[in-house]
Amino acid sequence: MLLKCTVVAGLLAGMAPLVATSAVTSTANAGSQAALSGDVIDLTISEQLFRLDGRTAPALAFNGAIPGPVIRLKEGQQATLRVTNSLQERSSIHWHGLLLPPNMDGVPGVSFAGIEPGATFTYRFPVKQSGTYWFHSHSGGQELSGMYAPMIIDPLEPEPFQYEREYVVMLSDWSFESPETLFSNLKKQGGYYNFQKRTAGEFITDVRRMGLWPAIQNYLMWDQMRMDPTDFADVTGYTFTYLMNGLSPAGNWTGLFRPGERVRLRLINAASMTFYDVRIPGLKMTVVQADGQNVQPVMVDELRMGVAETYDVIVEPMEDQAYTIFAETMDRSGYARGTLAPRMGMSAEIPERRPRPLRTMEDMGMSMEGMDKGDMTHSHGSMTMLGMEPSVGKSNGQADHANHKSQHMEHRQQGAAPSMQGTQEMPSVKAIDPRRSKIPGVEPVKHGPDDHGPGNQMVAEYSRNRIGEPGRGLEGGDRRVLLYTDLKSLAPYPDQREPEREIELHLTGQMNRYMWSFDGKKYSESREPVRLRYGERVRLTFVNDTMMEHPIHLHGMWMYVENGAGEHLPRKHTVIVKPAERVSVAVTADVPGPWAFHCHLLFHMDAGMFRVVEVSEP
Ligand SMILES: [Cu+2]
Repeated sequence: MLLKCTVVAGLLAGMAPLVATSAVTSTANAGSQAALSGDVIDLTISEQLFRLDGRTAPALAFNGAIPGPVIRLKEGQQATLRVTNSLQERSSIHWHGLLLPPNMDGVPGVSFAGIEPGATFTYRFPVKQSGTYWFHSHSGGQELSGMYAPMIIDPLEPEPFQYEREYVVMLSDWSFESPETLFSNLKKQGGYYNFQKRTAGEFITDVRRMGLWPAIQNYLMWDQMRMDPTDFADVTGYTFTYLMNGLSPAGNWTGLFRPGERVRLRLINAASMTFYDVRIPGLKMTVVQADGQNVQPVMVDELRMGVAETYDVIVEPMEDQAYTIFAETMDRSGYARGTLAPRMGMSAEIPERRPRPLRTMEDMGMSMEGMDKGDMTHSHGSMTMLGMEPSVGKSNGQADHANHKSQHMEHRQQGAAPSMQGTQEMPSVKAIDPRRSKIPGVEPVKHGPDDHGPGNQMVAEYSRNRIGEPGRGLEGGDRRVLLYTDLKSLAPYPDQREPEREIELHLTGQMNRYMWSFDGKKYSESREPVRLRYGERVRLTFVNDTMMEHPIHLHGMWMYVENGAGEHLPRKHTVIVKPAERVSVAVTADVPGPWAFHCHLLFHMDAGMFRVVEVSEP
């Protein structure tokens, strides 16, 4: 219903009051690992009170729990899920990552009309896959109010890896402010919750490092864009409490193990607005599945989870001691935390939070000297918004550049001084193994003449594939961080066709007005679907013209990430697109019907970063 609304003022505004207080009688318990399974599963959506660290607030829950109950299905079964809506507003459930008929996908306005208050909707579909998934409301801000839960599907064939124990580790974010309040605050000022802006002291440091004039230029530039280099999350730890299995860091969710056991952790990022960097100090994590799909095992120290992604990892705690599961937010404004321990009541040290990262020129898609020549091995660090890259002046006056509404670039060209003091390693084109198959967009691609109109604030002058980069804030350390280029499907998938055609979609936005869109148009301004022909293999190329990471989610069909893995391209339901990145996925259009396609940051979707992808009838 949210998405059917065309009101410019923001779709959340039309929602009914979250809770009629008199109706709330019980308190949501934290999610348990006990699962619902069988041929018929009943779920009830209700208003609940959610209690956290001594405070209580109205919330929405599945079967009275936040997260809701684990649903455990078996590959090959027929699933029947009867969902009763006892709210006073319409609701819905979307089964995230599941392949199913379009009318069972649960997106109001695309798949069905939603579930009316008091009504029961029965979802029926054959279960054609296995792995770790989740489900959530696709209506308004309901997901952020507590409507999310894990879904596990056991495979028909034995798993290709062993473990003695398993836990769901579901990460989420909770605010005592209502979703409506959060959204309207962001509408007033995109940086409303960013309290990590740079300080006067940091300015002095910058002056020392780069000189007074460049430092001033640098600050003016960010100011003129009305952006901030510390902006990594629209909603931060200022209002969010970060949850693991429904518990705050103080609540310390704990999973038990016996030393020497292999423990499978089903990591699910069910947050509305938060990317997490997950690690377990003292333990290596062997990634065995990504978005529910088997991958060739890869051992890492840390992995970044975009909103809606899942990873299955195996850890082997050998010692009779506790280990902290540390899920630090990408903006470093907070963390979710839990513990693996041999006995209840134990805990391990909580790591220091790292300093917040800064956006760089690279994140803005500015041209880089050397990039054009393909020589990126010398020591230009990635510029931490300190240095002004002199070579960008070269593009001044070029026809396509002149059209860009990128005052920051014009501005930057005056008095710019070269100062490359970055300390981080700039990812190198040469770092990509030439023996692998082609990764589209490895060569920097200059942005075309379209600046996407008033709904867009900037364009990435150059976009290029950044799939081999760990992501801002994870560079440079000695921890092994999972890269998308590490993901290789365990077995090749059947459709190995090269895409027949390419559709380029630009991720666009206007931070200060909190507008988010594709190709500069909000969903309300662009109802025309992206049309795919039944049976075709098509390349979707995402070009991120914004300075934020966006977790892009396609319903109903897999996205095969073109990461150079040849026959072993991994497939995902949600793909992180980094700032100024050009990344491609292949899609086999094998299910006719309308499918939702959107950024999975809840407020980006609500603001308009949403489209329908329509697969024609055979
Ligand atoms: Cu987004």
